[in-house]
Amino acid sequence: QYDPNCNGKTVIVHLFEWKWSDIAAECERFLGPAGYCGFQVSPPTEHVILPDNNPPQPWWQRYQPVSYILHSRSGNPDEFAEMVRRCNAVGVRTYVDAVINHMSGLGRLGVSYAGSPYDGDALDFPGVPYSAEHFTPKDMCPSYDGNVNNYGDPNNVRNCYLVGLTDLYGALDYVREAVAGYLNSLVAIGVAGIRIDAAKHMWPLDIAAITSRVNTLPTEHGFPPNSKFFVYSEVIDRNDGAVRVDEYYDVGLVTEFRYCMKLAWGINDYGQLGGLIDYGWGMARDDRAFVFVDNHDNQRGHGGAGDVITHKTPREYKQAVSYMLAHPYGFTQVMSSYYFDNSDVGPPHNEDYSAADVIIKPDGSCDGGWVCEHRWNPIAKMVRFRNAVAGTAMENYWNNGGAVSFSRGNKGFFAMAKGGSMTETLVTGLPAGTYCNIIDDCATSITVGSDGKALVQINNYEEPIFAACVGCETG
Ligand code: LM2
Ligand code: CA
Repeated sequence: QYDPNCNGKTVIVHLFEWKWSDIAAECERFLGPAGYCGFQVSPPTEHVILPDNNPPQPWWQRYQPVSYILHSRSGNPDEFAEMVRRCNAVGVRTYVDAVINHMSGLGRLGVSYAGSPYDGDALDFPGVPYSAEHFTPKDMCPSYDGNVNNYGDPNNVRNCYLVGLTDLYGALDYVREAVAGYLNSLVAIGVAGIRIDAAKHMWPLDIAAITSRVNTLPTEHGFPPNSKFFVYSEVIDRNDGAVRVDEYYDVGLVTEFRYCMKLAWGINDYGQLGGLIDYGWGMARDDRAFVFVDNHDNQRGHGGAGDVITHKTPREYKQAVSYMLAHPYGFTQVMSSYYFDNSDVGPPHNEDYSAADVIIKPDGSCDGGWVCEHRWNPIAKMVRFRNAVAGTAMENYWNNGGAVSFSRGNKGFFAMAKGGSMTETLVTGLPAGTYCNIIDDCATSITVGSDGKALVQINNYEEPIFAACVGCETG
């Protein structure tokens, strides 16, 4: 479960709230050619529908599942399967955001897209089916009101209701089988892995019991024999509670939220970039860390927020993502957002609240309310860089507080200047020769001498980044 199953490629993109038909097109026209490993989708199952919320149908309704039928505002089961098939055909893998800690919130009552009724108060979800006995017994939750409210106590964090969400009793074989059944239905159509939503609120042994029931990936979808489902557990550990990321190493990678914070500090003050990975802080070891600059929660003040750089400051965001993609630590995810002012509002939508089309302009940028950070020039280029230097170590690290550079083995060289310009003679780690900057489409270049040094110049305020890699000039 540690291998994303994408042939050694290194970056996935979270296409937050995109619809399935748009993703299928994006795989073919952009993600495949750009070298993306794959993409994470918003929770694809039936969920509560909240037309009377203010604003109506917030993005977070998708985190209240009511069955495991793949029907949502992103599309129906056929459209989902067709997306996975078309993307696999161009070597781009699908990762599902799996909401398996809980079902809907208490008080939620209605009927979802495929016709499954739900009644949160009665703990009744006939679409699975789950009923009262499949939810964590009240006497196992030590909190006074049944909700998670003490992060110092693992029993509280894992056995109580997270913001009133009906908590599945993962110790039961029935629940494990039902969840594994869902995951196996994904595997059967070619999905390559999952994010485990709210993994912090599940017992690691329950997760292991579920993932051990998941089949190997089907060879007819292009996976080598005996390939295992990729797993990354969402655990928000900021040295602030009893639950720690390392408890989840046995089931897969773990989200490293401290990285978001540290990288934000480092972009604000380059002097701090050198301490980005701090094992003294308890950060996840390199081969277990799943890292990102921001995610759908912390970019809008939900889980793990504070000290996070987002698309709202594009210049800083480009530096942050570029640095992440240049740096060897962890497995990387790029965010792809929609514009929002209200932190609850859902994606651009049609009259019926189905997700609206992602519009691609002639210059390759997006329109219709979609940000498409994954298409931003330096970000897409750095995906190519990261793939080209995969497996090499960071060497020749240099940082003068206002600019930074390092090499990746003898395959890549990266430099970035906070103020927009720099002129320095630096050790590049590269064999003698001329290498061009893939960020500016080879408008500038460096000439590396036999001593490995080169005069490095950056003069670009918006995209103050230099990245050269052996054999990656063309995409
Ligand atoms: C996650 N990771 O652990 C997701 O990344 C995060 O987006 C989810 O919260 C959360 N766990 C549960 O899956 C979001 C959102 C919450 C929202 C929940 C459920 O951040 O605000 O809670 O989804 O939709 C909402 C209301 C909350 C209410 C709850 C239950 O905001 O006020 O609590 O529904 O009805 C009474
Ligand atoms: Ca739980």
